[in-house]
Amino acid sequence: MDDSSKVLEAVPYSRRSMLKAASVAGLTLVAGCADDAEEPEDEEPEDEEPEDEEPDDEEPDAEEWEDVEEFYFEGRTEAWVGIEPEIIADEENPTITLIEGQEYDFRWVNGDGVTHNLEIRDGDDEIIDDYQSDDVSEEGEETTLEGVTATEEMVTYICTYHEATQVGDIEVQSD
Ligand SMILES: [Cu+2]
Repeated sequence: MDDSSKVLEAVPYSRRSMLKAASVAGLTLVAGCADDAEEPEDEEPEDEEPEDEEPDDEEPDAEEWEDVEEFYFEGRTEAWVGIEPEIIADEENPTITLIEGQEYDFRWVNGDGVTHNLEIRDGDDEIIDDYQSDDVSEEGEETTLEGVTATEEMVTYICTYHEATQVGDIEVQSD
């Protein structure tokens, strides 16, 4: 008995703040119910963290890009979705790094049965060196734009039919 009264006297403040904290938590829970929409927003920064780390890790990334010979995308009206290599897997319109002078294949599969193509453009939005794939309209059908030699002028890979949504940046690295 003595002990418990001592505790109450000794820590009235922290006891009160605990109660306060509990009621605040209660309020938060109530608010949480009304504000369900905010919860996904809270999660987003966590999802972005790995992406934020990428710029810091430029050296290891550069090595990964050096081994790439083929890019493989799924072509959908809303975006190019990366399939291979692993660095771009599941990413929408991933920025890709090419090594100047290196040769690449751009393979892509039609993901939604809408007509797409893939072409490589420069900063003036002009197709470079005829780097333009066949049109593919059937879902599940694929085509490959072969033998693309990376040059510094390359800025985007893009679908000519969905320029606003199916477009990704190209960064060219020169030694
Ligand atoms: Cu398209």
